[in-house]
Amino acid sequence: MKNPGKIGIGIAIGGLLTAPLLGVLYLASELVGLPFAPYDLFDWITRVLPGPVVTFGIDVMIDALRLFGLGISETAKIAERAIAVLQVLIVGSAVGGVISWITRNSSRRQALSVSAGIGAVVGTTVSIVSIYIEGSSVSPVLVILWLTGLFMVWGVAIEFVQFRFSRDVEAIAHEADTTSHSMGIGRRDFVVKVGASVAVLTVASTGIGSLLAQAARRELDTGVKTAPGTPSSTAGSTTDPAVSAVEKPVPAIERLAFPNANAPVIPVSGTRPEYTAVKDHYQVSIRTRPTVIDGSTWALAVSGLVANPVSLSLDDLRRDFEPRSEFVTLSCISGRIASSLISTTQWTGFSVQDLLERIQPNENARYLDFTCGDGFHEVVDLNLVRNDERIMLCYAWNGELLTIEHGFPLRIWIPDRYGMKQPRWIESIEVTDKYREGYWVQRGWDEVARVEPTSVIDTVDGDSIYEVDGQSFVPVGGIAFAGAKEVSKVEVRVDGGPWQAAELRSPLSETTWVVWRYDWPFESGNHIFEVRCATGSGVPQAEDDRGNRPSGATGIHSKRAGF
Ligand SMILES: Nc1nc2c(c(=O)[nH]1)N[C@H]1C(S)=C(S)[C@@H](COP(=O)(O)O)O[C@H]1N2
Ligand SMILES: [Mo]
Repeated sequence: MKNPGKIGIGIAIGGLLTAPLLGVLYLASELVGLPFAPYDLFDWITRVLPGPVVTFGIDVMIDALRLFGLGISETAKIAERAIAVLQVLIVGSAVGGVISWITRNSSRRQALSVSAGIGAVVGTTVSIVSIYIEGSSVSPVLVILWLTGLFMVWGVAIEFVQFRFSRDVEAIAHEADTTSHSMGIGRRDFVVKVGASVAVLTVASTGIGSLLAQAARRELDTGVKTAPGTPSSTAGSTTDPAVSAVEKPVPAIERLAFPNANAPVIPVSGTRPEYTAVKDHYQVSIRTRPTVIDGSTWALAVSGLVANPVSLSLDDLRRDFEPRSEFVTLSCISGRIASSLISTTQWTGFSVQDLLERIQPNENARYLDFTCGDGFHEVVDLNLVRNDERIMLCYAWNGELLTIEHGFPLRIWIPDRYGMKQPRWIESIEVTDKYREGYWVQRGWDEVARVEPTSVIDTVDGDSIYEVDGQSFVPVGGIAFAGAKEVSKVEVRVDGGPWQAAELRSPLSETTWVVWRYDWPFESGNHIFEVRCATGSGVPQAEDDRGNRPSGATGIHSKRAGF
């Protein structure tokens, strides 16, 4: 019974040689923009799997991360990528096993062509998935040639290493032909050599790849800032009288002052920042990597049931429509109570009502159907737009054009809805009379996705206990968010006692979270703090835990603290 052992060796070698394969794929993706297949495969699998399976997978992942006490928004992306790579290692091992099993009784020549064939089939399949997912900037023919060739080499390498590893040392003398040059190497030497080559190739390719990635990132960052449409290019256009005569200059993006800078209620130290730095803003995407859109060729296409179909560049949008800005808290429907998938920044764009005026929808038009660069899609009801001028198409956050991660060049803001209803990386809008379920609606989430009022304790600040008239107080602080319904009241209770009113800091806007504080009369011992809120019209938040799916998490957040 030699074969089971051989297959085991095949599996091990398959896995081992997949490491440098990953490295080379990564290097090529950073060097010349060829697809990085593991992410594409992962994204493809999450797209084709039935919705409930995907949502279940995400739930399991988020629970696992929470179990280890890891912050979700950053780590979820890292975990996704780790799973993507791991899954390719597993497939690579399996292919190694298959190769060793199929070639167990073959001649050398047969074995080599079979393994090359298997590599080619795997490579071609992978390239088709990559092209489908990425719509890569590199030509599809090149992608197929590259991946097919690379995987062929990989298949042959697996077979070769297996053969060299498992042949009997005595048999070498009789088989001397194609590999006679390496006859003298013993098995141990060979293992060391293969191991060293694999390690060097993997580390070198991954290392160079990540250096390139860092450099590219820096370039992209500066690229976005000098993209057409920024104030610098505005200055350029005014020097050309022919252009400036017809075209209005592109207005600079305004930056709102914080309206509550002098608010009397000061956040308790340990409360999250009231305004989120863009780099800290949570991120949730259907794809492993951000979708890169070329701002210089991009144009928003609006067509369908309209009198005036348009195709407008970013400059056009900024010039033609009156800019407006608002402080906005965005949150993800998949977050559990006290989730980190919520952030606040300044959004700038223009009212969708202004766009409607320009395109003139027909009488029977009912929805705006958004298509995005990453395959995400959502519909927005025209009546909703007509009733809420705040709904805007946004090109800037925090006074600068959107970053690639957060949806450059265009995303929508719909007050009072969770993020899942708000497309980023918008490419086109079809005005239609047909309803189409959005990407996450198709996957079991709420069709309306109105924000559930929730409140969170960020800190029970035992380090800042202070005394007034002989009574000690412990500052307790956090946030409450009710979408666009405003927060009128936050209450805290300790150890199940009576609910006590917290103080509310005036918010950045009616559509951001509210920072609250409660100064608790100190008692030593261990205590449970709980918080709840009510909306502007006095509707209390739901206190029962309904879970996050399908309509967003509800329930009372609590925190233990001992003194
Ligand atoms: N094109 C596109 N738009 C999208 C998504 C996406 O994956 N693709 N995710 C949605 C979800 S679920 C959320 S919570 C927000 C997150 O936006 P952010 O990552 O910029 O915070 O974007 C929404 N818009
Ligand atoms: Mo989300």
